[in-house]
Amino acid sequence: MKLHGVPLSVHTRKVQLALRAKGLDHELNVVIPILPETLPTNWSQLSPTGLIPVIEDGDFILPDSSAILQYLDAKHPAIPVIPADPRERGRALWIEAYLGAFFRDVIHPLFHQRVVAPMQGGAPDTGLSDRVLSEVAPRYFGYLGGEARSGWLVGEALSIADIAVGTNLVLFHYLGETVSPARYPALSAYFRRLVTTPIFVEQLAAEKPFAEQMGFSQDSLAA
Ligand SMILES: N[C@@H](CCC(=O)N[C@@H](CS)C(=O)NCC(=O)O)C(=O)O
Repeated sequence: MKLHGVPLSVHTRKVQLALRAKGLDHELNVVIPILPETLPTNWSQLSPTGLIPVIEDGDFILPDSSAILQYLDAKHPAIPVIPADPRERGRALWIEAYLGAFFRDVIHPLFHQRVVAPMQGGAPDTGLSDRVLSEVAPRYFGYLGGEARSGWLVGEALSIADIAVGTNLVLFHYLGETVSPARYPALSAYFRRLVTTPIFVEQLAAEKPFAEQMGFSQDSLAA
């Protein structure tokens, strides 16, 4: 299976974590949408939105991390990432959707201000970043802190909910932020445990060269 994207992208990492959880190999084709030289010549056919990730599984092309995880679970059901139990399934998909909103409201604006704007020669709007961190992120962390428990977020196994939270919080840490253990003890402890699980350890090792290239440190993710 070929995966177009870059592991520093929240949604590409989400697919890579699901593939790792399922024990499936993939070939990564590095595509960074803001760098036109990295786009395959048929990019508009592969990704109608222009966003990453996209998979090619033989002659089958599929964009969008949510659609891809649904596809992977249907095709490789032995280790599911979407629970079968109706309530667990509902909750796992709800948390995935909630993290989609977190990405839109917190990660995307921070990434844009701190990484994309400077790359494009613009000045970062620190006021915007400060507002996101002081007013918006706390709402999400408060809710997620209430959901975090000693094991997995939903049911008795890793699911799309853990993958969605983990991939977003990894980027949050790359951006120099942390989930305060004093303010959000349950969420902070949950995330600390999550990043020491084998699939996260494997993923972080694989993406380390990409992180270093961007000047992102993994130090705050170490146990
Ligand atoms: N709903 C999409 C969202 C994908 C998305 O937002 N991808 C980001 C990277 S994480 C992207 O391609 N950004 C480039 C851009 O906005 O041009 C999914 O789940 O795959």
